[in-house]
Amino acid sequence: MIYRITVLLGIGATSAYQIGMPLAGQRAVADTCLVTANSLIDVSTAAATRAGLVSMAAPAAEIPTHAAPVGDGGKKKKIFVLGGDGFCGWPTALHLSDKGHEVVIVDNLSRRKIDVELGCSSLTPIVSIEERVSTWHELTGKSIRFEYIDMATEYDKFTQMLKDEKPDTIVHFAEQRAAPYSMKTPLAKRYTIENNLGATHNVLCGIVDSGLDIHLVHLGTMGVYGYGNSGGKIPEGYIDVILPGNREKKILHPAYPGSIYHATKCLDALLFQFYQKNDQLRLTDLHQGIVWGTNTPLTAMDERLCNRFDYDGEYGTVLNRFLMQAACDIPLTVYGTGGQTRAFIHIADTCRCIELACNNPPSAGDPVEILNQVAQTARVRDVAEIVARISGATVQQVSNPRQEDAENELDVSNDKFKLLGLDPILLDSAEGLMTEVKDIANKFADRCDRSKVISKSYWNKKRADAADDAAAPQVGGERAATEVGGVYM
Ligand code: NAD
Ligand code: USQ
Repeated sequence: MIYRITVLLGIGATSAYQIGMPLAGQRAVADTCLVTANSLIDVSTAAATRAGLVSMAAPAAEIPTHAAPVGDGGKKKKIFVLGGDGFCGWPTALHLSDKGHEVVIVDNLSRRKIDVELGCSSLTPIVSIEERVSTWHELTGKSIRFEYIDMATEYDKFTQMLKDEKPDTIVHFAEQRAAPYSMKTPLAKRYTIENNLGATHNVLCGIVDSGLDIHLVHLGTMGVYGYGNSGGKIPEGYIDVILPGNREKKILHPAYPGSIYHATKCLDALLFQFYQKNDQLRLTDLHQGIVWGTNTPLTAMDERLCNRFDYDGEYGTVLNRFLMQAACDIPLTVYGTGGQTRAFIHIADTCRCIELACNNPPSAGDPVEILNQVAQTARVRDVAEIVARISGATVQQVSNPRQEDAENELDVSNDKFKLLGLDPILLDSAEGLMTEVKDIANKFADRCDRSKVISKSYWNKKRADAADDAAAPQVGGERAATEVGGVYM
């Protein structure tokens, strides 16, 4: 049965977004909005310029600083960063520590173990988590603690830690985050489901068990909305619908995952909805786009603080892969026609957004706060064109290993973060930042294993067969004939 549903748009909306049959009457209503206090703080990070410590790169000059309205005035908190050894988690942990928060990283180092499993590693050399945090202390005098906990399996240890340490906020990055890896094998599919849902549910259950009033900030994905043609601007998390009998209701935006990984984020969202309703937990779910870039001003302070850089076919994401390919003379691997439109955000903006989310918790009893954490949308072939223009790289069309629309439009609201003061880095004006990423890739090009560049994760047998039938992609003058096709299991 197709419900007749009209979406009533949120902040700044000018047109209606419709699912199913169009309605004659369209209207816009104000969406739930984050509280924005009048107090202003400078959320810039000045540390990059400290004492000539910038050694890897110097993105600080190009990354705009902001005066952002901050809900609780940036009150100093104890913040657990789950997954704080990862690509987004590490720069965020430094950023929050730099802002004066007491940061504790909780991680089971599973990402580093998957590198070993895949026979691959970060393009940038990364030191151990112990050396990372001791370097941070050495350079800044600030302490970040590290606790080794598997969030999916060590419930009792985590919950005891909550009771003992009483954090104000938990930022939850601790999930298996690669769509291709999640589709690689039955084992990887099952691991992704068990790990991600186990981790998310343990956090939620542990917060209730602890009896503490902890604000949870979770990293979700734009992919929960799906990548069909939206037919209008995707609002932030919720849609207002009119159900049969003219019943008005605000519901979660329909979930439409495109991989097992994305499905875990949709299922997370249902768990959040339940725990908010049942236990009045204070929850923020950030629907983030593809993160690009590698260093922030803080990770650039010292080579030992350097962020990881995934370039392989399973974990590397599209723009960073293109920049690395440009640096290594590999024609850019555009899947299909490159007509897929996706959302993007720079890693420095990820850190800022999470700070803003931590500073603006919903009140107890409020619905789950959902924000689209994106700077802009762009088509893959246009992203390839920008990289080709700034680098002189060539572009190749590769058989798409994924089951996804060859072409799609994507228009996304990011009004809530903009209201909170985010002035995001846009691709058109970020040539300097892209060149900086390419230069980092160039510096470590000898660490690139070309046999890992082409993805070997196929969404289904049809996609694996198509790859078998297609010409082998080029990986820098050499043919990767032995590396493609036929690995679907
Ligand atoms: P990442 O793999 O680099 O980092 C994830 C970290 O979580 C790793 O350090 C890993 O060891 C840890 N981890 C995983 N499972 C764990 C468990 N059971 N217990 C403890 N630690 C565990 O990924 P990332 O790119 O930093 O992404 C972080 C989060 O942001 C993910 O939830 C991801 O879905 C989301 N996200 C990432 C992007 C992106 O482009 N990277 C975009 C949108 C959303
Ligand atoms: N693509 C190419 N060539 C490549 C790699 C990718 O054309 O070499 C295409 C893919 O087919 C896809 C698009 O680029 O259409 C994006 O792929 P991606 O690997 O950059 O991003 P994705 O798989 O969607 O996942 C990443 C993160 C994930 C996060 C998600 C945000 O790994 O954690 O949730 O981005 S979003 O895409 O908005 O859902």
